[in-house]
Amino acid sequence: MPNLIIRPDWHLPESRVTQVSAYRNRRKFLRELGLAGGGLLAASGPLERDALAADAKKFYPAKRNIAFSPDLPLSKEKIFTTYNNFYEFSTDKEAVVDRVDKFVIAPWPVKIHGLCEKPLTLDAQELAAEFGLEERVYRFRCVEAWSAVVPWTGFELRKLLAKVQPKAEAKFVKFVTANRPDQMPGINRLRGYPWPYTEGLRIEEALHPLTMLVTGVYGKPLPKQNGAPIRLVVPWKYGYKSGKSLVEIELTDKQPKTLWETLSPEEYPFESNVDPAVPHARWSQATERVVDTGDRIRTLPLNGYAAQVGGLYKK
Ligand SMILES: Nc1nc2c(c(=O)[nH]1)N[C@H]1C(S)=C(S)[C@@H](COP(=O)(O)O)O[C@H]1N2
Ligand SMILES: [Mo]
Repeated sequence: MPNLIIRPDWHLPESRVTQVSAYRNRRKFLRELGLAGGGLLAASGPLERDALAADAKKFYPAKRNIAFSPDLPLSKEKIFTTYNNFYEFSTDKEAVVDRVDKFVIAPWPVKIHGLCEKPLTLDAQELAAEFGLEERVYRFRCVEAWSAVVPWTGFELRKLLAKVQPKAEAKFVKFVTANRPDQMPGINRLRGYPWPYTEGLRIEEALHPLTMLVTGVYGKPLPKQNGAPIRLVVPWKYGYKSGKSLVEIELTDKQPKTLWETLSPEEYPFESNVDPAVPHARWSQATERVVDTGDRIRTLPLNGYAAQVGGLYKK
């Protein structure tokens, strides 16, 4: 098994793998001609498209929650929505957007189950009406040492957890994401990977008010390449903890095995809090490259959220 593993991009120093290339201009050109995928509502059939468009009109843009939105300049939408880590489609960050066309995002049942009193299956389209949506501006830090400032639309995960009523034995939350080789052309290219992409949090982390289930970004429903129709966002942890296109949320008493931890436990441990003092095995985490400006800035402990979440990690 381990020698079947194809190393991910982030096994290389970030500076060698993330140059914004001439490529981007070619893609922009194709998009302008309407030849490339990744339009917000680029759905697969007319029914899917109509339902999603009606939803978009009703719920977006959502009101910004100022209390959770530091006054930071936002990363450019064009860049944040075309520079993606989503290995189920491609390991080439700039190619993901062009490979999502066949991905069908409605209907989209999400199963919430495990150690809880009231397990539940909800369609992603029902979430906005059920829990309400708000916008929050969060810093986002990938383990590859690039970062962005992103206006997410969604709601606190703890609202959904309250609804299913976790049992006292529930110590962790497991997040399972879509595994559809017929719609996600990257899966079969990484056959040694333990699909589906799975992630997890401690229950206290999952219940923290900063932890969001996200259905939109930049005032619109999530584009497929950013994890439509629903993803997690945990702003004080490296980006890979924030699973995209979630299909299952499970309350459990065992620490879930995550995809990255299975592949390389020393490099991608379960906790994975942003920490400038702890280098990755092959590069420093002291600084980060702002994805749209190219500026190099200092990385903050807990990605700047130490005041809010530091208490979770007091020894
Ligand atoms: N299902 C799934 N979720 C995923 C990933 C992935 O490859 N598959 N990549 C992760 C990584 S490494 C990062 S940095 C973020 C990227 O999110 P973005 O493309 O919206 O910036 O998604 C995370 N969630
Ligand atoms: Mo990442």
